Amino acid sequence: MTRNEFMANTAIITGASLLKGNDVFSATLNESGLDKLTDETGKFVLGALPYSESFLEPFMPADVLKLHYTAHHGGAVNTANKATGILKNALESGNFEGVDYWTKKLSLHLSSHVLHTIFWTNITNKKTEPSGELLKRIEKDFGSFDKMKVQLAHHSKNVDGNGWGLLGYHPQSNRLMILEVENHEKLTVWGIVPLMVVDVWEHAYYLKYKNKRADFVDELFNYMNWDNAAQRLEIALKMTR
Ligand code: MN3
Repeated sequence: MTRNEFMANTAIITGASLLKGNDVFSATLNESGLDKLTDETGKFVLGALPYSESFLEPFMPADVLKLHYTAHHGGAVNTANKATGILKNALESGNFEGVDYWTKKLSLHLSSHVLHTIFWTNITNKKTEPSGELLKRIEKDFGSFDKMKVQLAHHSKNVDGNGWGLLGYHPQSNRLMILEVENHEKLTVWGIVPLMVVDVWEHAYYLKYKNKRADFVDELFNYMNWDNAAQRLEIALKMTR
């Protein structure tokens, strides 16, 4: 199958065929239904936020959101590009000195770009709850939505150091699972498709919540966009089943 044929076949899973209620999210996806991380040239880019900087107030003050988005997410995008350039130069020159360091940097910062891009779409300023296929699978794999929330909260609060709580769909085992990610890239399961991610790096909460990570996580549960998680599952199922 050529790339164009692939795109034609997969275009059906984007845009109008997606669940209703999150049109802004649709705009942040490329033709294949994946999050847009790059421009046309393949360079990593910081995509536009799906809302204004004050949208999540009072939970996330505009200045906190702005700093998180521009300095932390934006910084990761810049370093991912820098690492990519250095690794490309090493390949061309045949001089591999320093590439181990930059491969680690690429893993860390590109994973940060991936997770932050998902994170911004995973939060909203109104109460949502899972329904349809997402709810069905949460009940199958965790017993109930409440039980899943308890587990996701536990792992988000208990990450050693900086990291993420993560609810994902693992296509190879056809089940949902929760991960306790360290930094941005450690303790993953290869192939997992993140549906709901919880940023528990200190930069995410310290300016408002100080050392009270648990309070931040508990409050974040009131802002989780389960419509977005449902769309992410829908896309993953169409791509992999
Ligand atoms: Mn962050």
